[in-house]
Amino acid sequence: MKIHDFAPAPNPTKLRVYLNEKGIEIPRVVVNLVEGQQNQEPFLSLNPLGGVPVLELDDGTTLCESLAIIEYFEELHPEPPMIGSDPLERAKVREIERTIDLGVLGRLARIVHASRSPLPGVKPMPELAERERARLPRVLGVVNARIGSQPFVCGERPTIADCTLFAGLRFGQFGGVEIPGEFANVHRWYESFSARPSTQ
Ligand SMILES: N[C@@H](CCC(=O)N[C@@H](CS)C(=O)NCC(=O)O)C(=O)O
Repeated sequence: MKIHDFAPAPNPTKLRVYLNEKGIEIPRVVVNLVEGQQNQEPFLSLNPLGGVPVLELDDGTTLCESLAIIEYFEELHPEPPMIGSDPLERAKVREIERTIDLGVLGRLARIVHASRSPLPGVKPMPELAERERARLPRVLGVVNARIGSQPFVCGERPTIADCTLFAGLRFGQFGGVEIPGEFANVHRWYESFSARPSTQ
């Protein structure tokens, strides 16, 4: 099995941090997004949508959604649990992970690509960037409150919500998007999570 990956991109980062936290090692193939390899063969035959990450199994089966890949590994390697240990805990972890993915990671990615995308040929769209920027504080407020004084987003141990939040914030930082200082718990969490070996 192997993972088609591009280190700077947020969705592959989410998966990589998850695998590192679990101690799972999988060989990687770099798909250079800046060179446009995601839109060329042989990659397009693996994922016609032209996105990374992609998990390719030894029999040629592919999985092309980061969360589906994570859930697959979580079923194969349930310990330590990173999506909760009982039905309600799992639902709460998935709830906040989806909130973070759609509201923080996805939004920061749109802001970065609409203002100064690292991908060639992506034209700046200042209006889109501003609209997304204006919507960020509300979801950051929810995440900030959820973290509170806890070490991780969902409490005392890391979950997939931490992997997604880290991937989103790191890409935002790379693209020069400032997280307002009022979200002090988010800042404290980011500093602490960034020091974990899984993010290196
Ligand atoms: N929902 C997919 C998104 C995959 C995706 O769009 N990945 C980005 C990198 S974060 C990509 O490959 N972009 C290439 C492009 O837009 O050309 C997932 O979570 O895996």
